[in-house]
Amino acid sequence: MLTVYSDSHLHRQAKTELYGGRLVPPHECPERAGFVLGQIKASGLGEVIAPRPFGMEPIRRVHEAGYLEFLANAWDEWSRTGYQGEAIPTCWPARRMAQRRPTHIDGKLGYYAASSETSISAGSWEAALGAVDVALTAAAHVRAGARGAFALCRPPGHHAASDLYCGYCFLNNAAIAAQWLRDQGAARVAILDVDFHHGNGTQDIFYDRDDVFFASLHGDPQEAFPHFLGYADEEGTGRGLGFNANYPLPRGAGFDAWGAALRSALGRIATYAPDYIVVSLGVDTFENDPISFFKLNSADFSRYGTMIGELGIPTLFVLEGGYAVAEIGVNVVNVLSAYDSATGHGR
Ligand code: OKP
Ligand code: ZN
Repeated sequence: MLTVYSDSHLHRQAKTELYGGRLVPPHECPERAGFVLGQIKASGLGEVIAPRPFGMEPIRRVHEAGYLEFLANAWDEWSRTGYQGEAIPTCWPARRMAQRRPTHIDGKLGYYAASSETSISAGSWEAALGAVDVALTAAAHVRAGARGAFALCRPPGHHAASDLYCGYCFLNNAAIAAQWLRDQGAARVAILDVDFHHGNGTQDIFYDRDDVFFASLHGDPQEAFPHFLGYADEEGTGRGLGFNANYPLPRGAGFDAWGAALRSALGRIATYAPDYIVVSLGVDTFENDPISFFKLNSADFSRYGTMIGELGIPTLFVLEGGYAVAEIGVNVVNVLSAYDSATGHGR
């Protein structure tokens, strides 16, 4: 299948992640994309093309205007204060406090952040914009008739809500692509989130809608980030009731448990009969991932690529997490190659 890739992700090169009480080099690093691109070329998966620009309109369909303005200016505002490190929130509008956006950057960071591991650095906004163009260019390829396409993008997106950044994510690439497919005329789109972490941002964006079905397999939020969303009883609201499906799984889950949950999620998606599937493809379900607790091996990624392909629905794959950096290329390409084989090497 075709891959869309741009060097623009290199603008996202934070020096720090708040992890275990320390500022460490970020798990979500530029080398991740390099390993995936290297394996795509080594395996002969298919052509790699550059994105074309889609402008701000598809982004505004998903994200709030005030949030976008904040992201565009956050690094400049932070730098002007004279702070020496990268931008990290230190206070939040917690329970019983005013939900108002303050004028000072310290207040804005807490207002728009759902978590604090994600430092805002110079260039983060430019990289986030570039990732959206990668996702939309791949979406356009599927829209034009391809059976599959892969958006090799970073920073990832599935934790970002309409007005919240979170978990290494600023703009929700998969959600923006799903909304764009709807706006191009698709009646229904399903988003399948196989990243180890719950896609809280994506769920929140589509929670009250029946035109985008969301299913996520992830570490039980009692035990795993993002902790405050992703429970099995979250089924949607209003018109969206019945169009959200969460599969929280316990520590140590291997392909027996994970594959059974996937089979169930794929059954729900088949019944929904979407025009397109958008897969939030995180490979942090891998047994050696440094921040996760599932036990999939590299062959398991091929097994589930086949299962997705057997649905026979045009599918856009969007890269999310995966932090066993040297292995993420093999695991991503195993999913994509198996998908291609199951669909007859689609074009
Ligand atoms: C982003 B993506 C674990 C802390 C978790 C944030 C993880 C963000 C994951 N002790 N920190 O979904 O892969
Ligand atoms: Zn993840």
